[in-house]
Amino acid sequence: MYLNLYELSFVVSYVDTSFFINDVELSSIIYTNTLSNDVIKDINTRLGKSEFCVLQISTLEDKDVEKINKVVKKHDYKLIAFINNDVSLKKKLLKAGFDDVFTIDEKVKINKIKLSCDLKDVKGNFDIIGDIHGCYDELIDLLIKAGYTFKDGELEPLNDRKLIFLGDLVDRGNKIKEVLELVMKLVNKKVAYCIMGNHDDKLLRYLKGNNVKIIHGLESSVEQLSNESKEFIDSVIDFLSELPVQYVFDEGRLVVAHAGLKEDYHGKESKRIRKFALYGDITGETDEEGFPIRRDWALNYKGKALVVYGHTPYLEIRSYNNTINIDTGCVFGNKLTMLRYPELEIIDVDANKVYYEHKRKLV
Ligand SMILES: [Mn+2]
Repeated sequence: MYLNLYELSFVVSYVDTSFFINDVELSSIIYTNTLSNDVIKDINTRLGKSEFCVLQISTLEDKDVEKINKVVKKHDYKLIAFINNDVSLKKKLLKAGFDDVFTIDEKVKINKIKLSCDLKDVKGNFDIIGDIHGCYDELIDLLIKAGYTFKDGELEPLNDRKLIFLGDLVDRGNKIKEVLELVMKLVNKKVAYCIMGNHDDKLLRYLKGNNVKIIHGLESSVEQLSNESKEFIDSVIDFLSELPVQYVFDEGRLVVAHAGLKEDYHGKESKRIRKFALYGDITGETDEEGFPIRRDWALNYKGKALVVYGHTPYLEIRSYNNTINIDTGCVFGNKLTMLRYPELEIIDVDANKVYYEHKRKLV
């Protein structure tokens, strides 16, 4: 039996290690009968060093499961259990916050796999483009200005460069379908990468039939996609469903996420990381005008990786510490911006018009 586990997994094994001992280094297994504070400390230290770790224990009380869940989630690890065939235990653990519970009753071969956001071995060079919001004409102008050409209506990729789209492809603008079509084609051809923005996520939920409020520009997507074939809509659903919320490139030197990402969250996956990457560092509160209050995570960023992001529009790109926000509010009538990596060269084109009024004047 083969088992794929992410490198950043913490396994609680109720079954004997002999079932998988060949694939796990002895030093990464903690053998214990009771979950003392020292054991919790040991786990905390190992996960802090991004180690794969197995806890071999015969039983766990509910309060112990809670303690483990807490320390594992603190490091944004996947929490995995290996158990004997026991349906009620499986249910209980999943309910208690385990990401996956595997029944192990024979020898297994464990394959450690990378998270889909880990593209450290892809070095670039990259042309990174921020929030397009359906501004297809400006996107084409920008690509042409950057030296891209078209042949029989198809974009010719540049030999030594790949495109990265920072999310928020949809909503508010006038050619949402065209933007989706182009980006989907480029990603499928493996000449571009795309990450998820909050607007893409919301459109996906709408297309899948979830009850979402059709406001903040989703009206435009709903209207413009209303006459499209089921085939096209299904391809959009498939495409959006697969989008990660961050990518780590170039040996960890470049991180892209729609709303940015603090260093602790680079190269990891969890609910809170997804929320941060899509919406930023929101407090959950709103200001007097009803806008969500966002902390400016970039001001406190001290990480080694360059983080390129968008989501919050400004008149000019905004660079603090080792971060660059390239959302220059094209759909609000300002401009669409490309950042070249590693050159850090900026190319931009003016918006043809105001497609959507921003509630505040851009600064
Ligand atoms: Mn956004």
